Amino acid sequence: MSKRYTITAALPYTNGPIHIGHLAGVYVPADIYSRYLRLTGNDVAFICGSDEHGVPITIKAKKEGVTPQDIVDKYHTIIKTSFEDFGITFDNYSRTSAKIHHDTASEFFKTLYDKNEFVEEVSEQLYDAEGNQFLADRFVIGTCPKCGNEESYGDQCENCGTSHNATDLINPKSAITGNIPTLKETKHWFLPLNKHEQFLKEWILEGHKKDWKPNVYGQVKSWIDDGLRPRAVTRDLDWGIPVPVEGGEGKVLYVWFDAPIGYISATKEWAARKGKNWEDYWKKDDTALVHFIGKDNIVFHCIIFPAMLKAEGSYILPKNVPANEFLNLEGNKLSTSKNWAVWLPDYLKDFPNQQDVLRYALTANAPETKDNDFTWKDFQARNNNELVAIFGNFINRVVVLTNKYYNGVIPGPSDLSSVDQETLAAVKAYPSVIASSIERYRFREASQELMNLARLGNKYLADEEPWKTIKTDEERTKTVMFVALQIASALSVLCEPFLPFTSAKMKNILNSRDNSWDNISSKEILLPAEHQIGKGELLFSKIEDAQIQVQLDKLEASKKANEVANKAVEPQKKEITFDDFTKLDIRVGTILEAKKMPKTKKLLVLKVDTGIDTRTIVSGIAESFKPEDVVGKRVTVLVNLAPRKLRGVESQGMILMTENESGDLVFVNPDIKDISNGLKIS
Ligand code: B3M
Ligand code: ZN
Repeated sequence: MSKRYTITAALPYTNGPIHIGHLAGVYVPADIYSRYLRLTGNDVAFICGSDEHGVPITIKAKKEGVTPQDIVDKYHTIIKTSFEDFGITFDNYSRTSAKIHHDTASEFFKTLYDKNEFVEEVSEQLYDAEGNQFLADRFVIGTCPKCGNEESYGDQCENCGTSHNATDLINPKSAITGNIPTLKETKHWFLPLNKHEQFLKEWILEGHKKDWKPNVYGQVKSWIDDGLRPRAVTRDLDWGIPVPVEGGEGKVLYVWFDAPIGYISATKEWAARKGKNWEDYWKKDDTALVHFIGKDNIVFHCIIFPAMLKAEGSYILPKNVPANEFLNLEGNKLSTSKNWAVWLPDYLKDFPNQQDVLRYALTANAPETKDNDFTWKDFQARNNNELVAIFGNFINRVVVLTNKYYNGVIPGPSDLSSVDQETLAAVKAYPSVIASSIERYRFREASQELMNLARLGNKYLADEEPWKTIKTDEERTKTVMFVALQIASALSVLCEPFLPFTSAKMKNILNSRDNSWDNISSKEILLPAEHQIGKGELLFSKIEDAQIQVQLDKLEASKKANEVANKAVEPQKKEITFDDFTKLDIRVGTILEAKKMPKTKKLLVLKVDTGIDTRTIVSGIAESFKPEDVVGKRVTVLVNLAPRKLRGVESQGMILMTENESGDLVFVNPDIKDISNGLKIS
């Protein structure tokens, strides 16, 4: 039965592009769900937009020396375009700087204010006198009172997910100046979550014990069990939506107050465009509201926003909040600041027209019940072993053989064997199997069921061998190809939520666009005899090791850059006089010969032309260089170092070395044209 759905996907902060963690956690599952619901005839509003307020934006702007507006304009465009290119089918992708959002959020605040739903209170808040700034949210870092993470933000700890007040932090420090904050009085409006505790207990703890994911339910329960306290919903900042009531001058709404209202304003904007009534999607009991988010957003979507909606009084509450866990990358936590990520715009550039490969890899390995790891090897294997070898291979064989044997005209079947009948019956079961997984938010499972249908097709062809029977039994071949084409058609429809670009290609190839999800189980025949199909087109192509290596190299470069950035610089040595310095006689030289010092690991015995003479220098570089690699190298030599014996060989000087960014030994190389050996370095 057709239903009305409002599906929201977390509004991304507009301070950087989208990466695979966002995609796997939120946008790919939300898009699969929305596409599936549309295909099955439901009325869907799939809503998202840019979250353009909040401290992350201000911090980014400060770092880049531009205005917050510059930052949000830049990233809003980048994010919106990359979502479109990736095939995420939002009905509306709005932004929280839009007027409609400012109006909606202000009005929402005023309604709660008028209903006396806030507690107005002057209290002492953290203040950075040097930065002349109250320290809320990401402007302050300190130890999480719950888990002891030393890098918790003022409003939320990213380690344990707990949401708290900035004054709860132990040893708080300003993120702007590093100063220890002082306390300063200021007035704010608080949402008394404690007042909503009973309702939250009944609604979630009793009402959704069975149908919400255990990870979501568990987190919510632990917060409620800890006891809920009033949370400030205003801030002393200048970037955000002005507090619209008396005494609110110079203050803005807390970003987590305005952002979820962004779902409502984006729905309004869309409804106005489509001539629909937005209230149907937010205020009617028969509308299902579903929030797709990452696990760090659970408290806001399951406790704070519902408490706001309840306090307002005219809104529905979410039916489900299927939050995902986190995706790691090659064994490490995704991190924007460390550039440890696969960025969507980069992926789209490096793998043109291969959106479905990433969609599939992220779905098949989605962090639904626990944190999961994305590896490029797994990505390659999902493509080569599943999309190419199973799915693509089946469709390709069906299309090529139909063209080859029948010029693309679907042959009429004769009597169906029991295998044919069983196969067709099995196909008919798939829509409800896949639907059941999707409806329970088990997208990995659903994607594997889809692949099983392709496996079924492959096995059918392999068992029935039409390429053999074509020589012996034309009628049988026609029947087999007819059956295989029905499977191909079913796949073209059922894969749409997961592999939308592939689905469109397949429908073109099969010259069939009208079958619905439900047709597959209800119609006897999906593609009739005499129907003309088109020419084949490769759906997936093999991803080579070299392409994967390019990606791994990019990550390796990020890792190295981080190591360099994090390397502690050794403190400066004790001061020396100019006279001390002039005692050093450093010259340009060239290595003429090199051999390993027998029975040692580290030592090379070098003959070096110092411009003064040719002398022997023993150097501890054998682990980094082979003798043949250093012959002819220009080097820097300390020539007046007192000779000393190493393993019986007298070393008459020292070659200066340093480390490159990767930590490998390198020569301090006076590799400049037109200098000759013996030149002094001073
Ligand atoms: N922008 C947080 C995030 O990107 C936030 C989500 C808002 S959803 C209303 O993690
Ligand atoms: Zn914590």
